[in-house]
Amino acid sequence: MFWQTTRFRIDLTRPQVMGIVNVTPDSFSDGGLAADRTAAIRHCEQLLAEGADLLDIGGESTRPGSMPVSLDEELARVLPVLEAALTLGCPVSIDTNKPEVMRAVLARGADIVNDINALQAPGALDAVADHARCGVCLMHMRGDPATMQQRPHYDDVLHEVGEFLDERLRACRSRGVADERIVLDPGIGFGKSVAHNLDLLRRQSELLALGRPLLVGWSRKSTLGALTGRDVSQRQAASVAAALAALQSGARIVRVHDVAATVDALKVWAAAGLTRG
Ligand code: HH2
Repeated sequence: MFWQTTRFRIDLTRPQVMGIVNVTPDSFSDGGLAADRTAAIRHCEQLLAEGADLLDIGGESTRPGSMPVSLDEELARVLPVLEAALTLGCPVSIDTNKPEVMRAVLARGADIVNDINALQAPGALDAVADHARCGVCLMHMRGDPATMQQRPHYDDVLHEVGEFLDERLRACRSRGVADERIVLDPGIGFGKSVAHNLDLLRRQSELLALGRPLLVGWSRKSTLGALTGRDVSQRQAASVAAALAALQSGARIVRVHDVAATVDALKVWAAAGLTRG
C-alpha cells in the first residue's frame, strides 16, 4: 500500500515514523522546545538523524484547553521552518486546520496536510482537492480543543469514529481526491476519555475496513499518564509501547516525539518478524 504525497509516493510496507516538530510556545509535551526558527530546523535535522521517515510541523497547539492562534501568527511560525524542511529530502507534513495555511504551504511545496479537523472547515477540502497530488491525513475529533475533554460520550466509539472517517473519506472522493492520497487517524485524545482511547487501541483493526492506511498518535498523551502515573516528560517507554501496539494492530504510520526510541523498538519488532506486510 502507498501514500501519494506531493513529492513522494511513500511505501507503507515498512512502518513509517512521523517525527513531531511543534513550532509553538505552548504544546502539551514540548512547548517552547522548537519555538524559534533555528531551533525548529535543528530539531527537524535531529529527528531525521534519529531515523524519522517524515516530519510533521505544527504552528498551533491543539492540547486540551488550548486556544486558537491567528492566521498570521501560524504562518509566521510555520513557513520558515517548512522552507528549510523541504530541503532535507523527506516528506514534510503540515499540521493545520486552517484552509489559508493549507493553501500557503501547498503553494510552497509541502507534501502532506495533516488536519485534526478532517478538512471540515469551509474551504479546507477545496484547498486539498485543488492540489494535484498532496497527501492528506483525516483525523477524528469530537468537539474542539478548547472544550473536547469535557465529558466526551459515545455509544460505541469505534463505530462512531469509523462512520465519521468514512464520511470524510467520501467527501474527499466526491471532490476528486484520489484514495491513494488519503490516510485516516482515530484521533487519540481528541474528545475521548481514557476508556475510549483504549477501546480505539484494542479494536483498532476494525478501522482497517475503511480501506485506507491508519496513522496514529499516542505519543506522551494523557491516557499514557493515566495508565502509568507518569508526568508528560516521563512517558517515553509508554509511548513506544503504544506505538508498537498500534502498529501490531495494523497502523502504518506512527506520529511520535521520541523518534530514536521508537525506531530502536521497531528494529527489534521487525527482527522478531512481527512486521505486518
Ligand atoms: N495529535 C496532536 C496534534 N496533531 N495529528 C494527528 N494526525 N494525530 C494526532 O494524534 C495528533 C495530531 C497533539 O499532539 P502534539 O502535537 O504533541 O501537541 P500539541 O497539539 O499540544 O502541539
